[in-house]
Amino acid sequence: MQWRSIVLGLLVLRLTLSCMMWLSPSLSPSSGFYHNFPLGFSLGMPRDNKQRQDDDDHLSTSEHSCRASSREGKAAYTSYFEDSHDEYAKKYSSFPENLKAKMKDMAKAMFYFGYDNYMKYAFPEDELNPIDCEGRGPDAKNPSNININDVLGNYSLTLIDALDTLVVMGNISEFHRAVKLVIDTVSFDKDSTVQVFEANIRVLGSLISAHILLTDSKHPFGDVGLENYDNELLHLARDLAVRLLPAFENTSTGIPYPRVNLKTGVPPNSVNETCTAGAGSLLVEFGILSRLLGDSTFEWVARRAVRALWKLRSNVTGLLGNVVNIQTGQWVGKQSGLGAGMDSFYEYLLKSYILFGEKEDFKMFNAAYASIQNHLRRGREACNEGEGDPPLYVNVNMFNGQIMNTWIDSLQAFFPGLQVLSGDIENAICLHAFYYAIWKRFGALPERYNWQLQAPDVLFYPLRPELVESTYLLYQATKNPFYLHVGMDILESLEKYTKVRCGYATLHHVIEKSKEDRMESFFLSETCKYLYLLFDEDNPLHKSENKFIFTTEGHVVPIDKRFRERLWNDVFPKEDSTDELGTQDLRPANSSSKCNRIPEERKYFLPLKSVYMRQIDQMVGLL
Ligand code: DMJ
Repeated sequence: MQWRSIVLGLLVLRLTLSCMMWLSPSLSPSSGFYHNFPLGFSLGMPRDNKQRQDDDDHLSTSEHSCRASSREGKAAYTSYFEDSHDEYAKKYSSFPENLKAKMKDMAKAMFYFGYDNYMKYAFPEDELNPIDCEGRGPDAKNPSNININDVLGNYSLTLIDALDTLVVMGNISEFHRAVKLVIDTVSFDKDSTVQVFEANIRVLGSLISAHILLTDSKHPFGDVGLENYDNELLHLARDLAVRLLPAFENTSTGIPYPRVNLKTGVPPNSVNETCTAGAGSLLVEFGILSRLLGDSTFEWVARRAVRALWKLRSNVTGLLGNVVNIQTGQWVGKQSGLGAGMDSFYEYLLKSYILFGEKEDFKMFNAAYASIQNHLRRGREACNEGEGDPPLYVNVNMFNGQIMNTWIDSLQAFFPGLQVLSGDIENAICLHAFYYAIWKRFGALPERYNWQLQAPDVLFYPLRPELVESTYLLYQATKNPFYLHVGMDILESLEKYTKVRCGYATLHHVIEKSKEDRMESFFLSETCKYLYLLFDEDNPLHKSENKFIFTTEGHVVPIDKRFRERLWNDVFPKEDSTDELGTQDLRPANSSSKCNRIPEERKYFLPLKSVYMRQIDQMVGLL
């Protein structure tokens, strides 16, 4: 009896202490400058790196990417249900079919409100100003306005970017009308200086996606073929890509210039600096184009740029910086993170591998992912349980892993989606929850959120898709109704805070909800598409016989055998050696496919313990 009381007493004491650690920020350990972080975020050297590295050395590549999701096994996942009487669990454990249908209609209506008004008030200009109901083209009066001019090229950007969303939504007649309009009216022979990256992902990517959908003999979306179609979109894509090629000339590293003038090439006053994502996220589109045309040029320049960047990574941390000098190869921006300037670089290493099957891409991805986990990820080892702070990926100095600032940006919210693709579902669930908590607090994602101050650092929200993209991919991976609730929440706040007279407007200030008269093209190509797909369970994209991948702009491309055929083995003879790439220290490549399959028992698990969700809510200042 006495023995039982002692055990019970110890248990109660243990539980009380744990609760106090979780619920009372003031009791958490603090350290130096960062002592205000609400949960005493651990900011010393990253988690037990040495031990981790030793462990990693004994793992094959596929084991490594599966580790977080497989190590707990079935037993541990049952513990996700332990809060089943809790308010969080009750709220998120189901989602009625009729509500799903309603949300699907709402996402569709959202797309058409933006699209129809763009066609009515803005086409053939690039974007819709949704408040004044007018079109917007490049800012000719102010060429240095790169916020506008990097993206708008006077080529009906929004129409092009929206093409495959029409297919995904099953509107083939409007897709055909839009394709004909593009063929008849769009020309790239324009005196526009645009960013190579933006033109690539928004325009080139959409053109090749639409071309593939039009010509896909498997008819995954039904008969999408257009009478008399003569590969015009492919020709347009090639024309644009050729106009982007000057960016890859006269660069001593092979890393491209950031901008080109579509008529005249690299402007004479061009800067010699570019960001890692801008220069290193061209391979998916350029690679597909090369393989469609049987012309290695495009893939060659894009791959050369990736390799050049890769070789410049730190030999201590394995990390890359965010801005590099294309002539000297010196890092101008030494910040390494997952958001702006770097995001799609990682994404395209994995997606290029999935599409083209080139092992070097997978090796680079795995090495980059290991460095990210070792140096950017802070907080406890297991994301959903144990002591210490919930994990977060911070911005660090690429050379020593020291933390550089206390903000994370909204672009980083794409990363859980990439983690899903790599098989690291558990980390994806936890990082996504952090961003969702920020969304719940503001009804949007501020461009930068300061986790130390629990306040936004940069306040605008330009209708970005990253959180809904991750939400959609996590729903596909887990089938947990929690993610449908998240999607509904996002849809409702977009309706409430961003809908204006002729479309959806950028939030200028996520707290005051003031607006800017701009609707970026990715709202239609990504935000609406992912929202719609989240609620459209029966979409052809979700049929097991159809295998697709999304480009970083949300464009749909099939994973197709013909993209895996290497037509030009002779093009990269020397550099194909792993030694040249400096990847000899990495684990051998292996198939990632088994990591992407979600075992039955992991479906429908509650994504997060309620206590974890409370921790996160508290970290972003919700509680
Ligand atoms: C999109 O153009 C793409 O997703 C890109 O990779 C970065 N982010 C914007 C939308 O936020």
